[in-house]
Amino acid sequence: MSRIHKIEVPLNGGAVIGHLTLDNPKALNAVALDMIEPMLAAIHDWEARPEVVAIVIDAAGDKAFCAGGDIVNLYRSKIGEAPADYPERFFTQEYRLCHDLHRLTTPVIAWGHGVVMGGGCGLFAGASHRVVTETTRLAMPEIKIGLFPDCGATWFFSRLPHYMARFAALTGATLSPADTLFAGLAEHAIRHEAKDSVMAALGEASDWHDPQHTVSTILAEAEERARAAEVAESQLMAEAPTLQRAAAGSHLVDVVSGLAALTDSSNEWLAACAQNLVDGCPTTAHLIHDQLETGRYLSLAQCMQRELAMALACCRHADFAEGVRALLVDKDKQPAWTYTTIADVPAAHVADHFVAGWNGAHPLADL
Ligand code: QUE
Repeated sequence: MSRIHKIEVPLNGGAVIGHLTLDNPKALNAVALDMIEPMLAAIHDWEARPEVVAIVIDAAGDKAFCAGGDIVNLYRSKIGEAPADYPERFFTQEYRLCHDLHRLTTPVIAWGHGVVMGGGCGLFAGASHRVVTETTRLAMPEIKIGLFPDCGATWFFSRLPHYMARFAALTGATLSPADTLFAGLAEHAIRHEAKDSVMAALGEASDWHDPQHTVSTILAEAEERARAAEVAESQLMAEAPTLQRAAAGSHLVDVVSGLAALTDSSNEWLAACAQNLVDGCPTTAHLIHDQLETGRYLSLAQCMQRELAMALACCRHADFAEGVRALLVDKDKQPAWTYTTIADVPAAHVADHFVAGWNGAHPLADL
């Protein structure tokens, strides 16, 4: 059974809406290579056909839009249960999909209900119309598993205010619907129960001479009728001055000690976020620092190309497998990182994450 459903909705007048549904709910709709490839084929097909006026991406089940890449599968390839070239093929196509989503001229509505995490953020970020609902929880928590915020986070995090990017990336903070709007990581907050009416409004729209505008108008009207009340209070907004102070250093050690000190905060959310950083992978912290310092001067394609080198390096080294083992496989939540503190990580170890991990041309040279 395919875990990607591709539907074409014909409208009066010959226009078509393309609809992709992620359907792997037991794994929180984590995407494996056999889901990524049909998504890529579908968006390329739709982009080439002018009658396709909009694309909707949503997901099965009530819990998650997408928890990220199917890392558990990747872990198996490392311990020999899947083909050895799976990581390179997986990351290449996952990053290609996120890149190409960003670049579509056809409007893309992503219905980010529930968990939007890791690679799920990459898919979500690439949509032109990002909808959050009352249950949206958005995070890039790769520091917990010894990876790094990927799928374009080098690009989209490095373009946020500095303190916000440092906080979100280094702590893997879970953002509420209100926080995503405040950060500019989503456009609309709409109650999930209004989804059918949004789909119906898209199906009934007849004026598609400016598809981006038509979609924006329909979503704005839905938001007016059914705004998710949870957007009232953004903790990220309320705590912005605290976070600005905590994340202000120009050296990684200062930023990390500033943010780690928030474990003492009376705000439970901030304290939990800071604890993620304290327990997180020290090498990941170095990778994040590099991503945020350099990312804003790189194009989206360059960011994806760089991330591929980083991801394959994470597959060569021990921490990523150890993080997945501890968090997702054995679930003991006690990863034994290669280096204990940020100061212990040798510069040469960090530098090795930017070395080409493939033979010949870059697999994403054509982006
Ligand atoms: C941090 C992450 C991810 C994570 C857990 C973290 C992530 C990811 C998954 C995930 C969840 C369910 C699955 C699966 C993977 O969990 O990126 O294969 O079935 O994809 O703490 O970054």
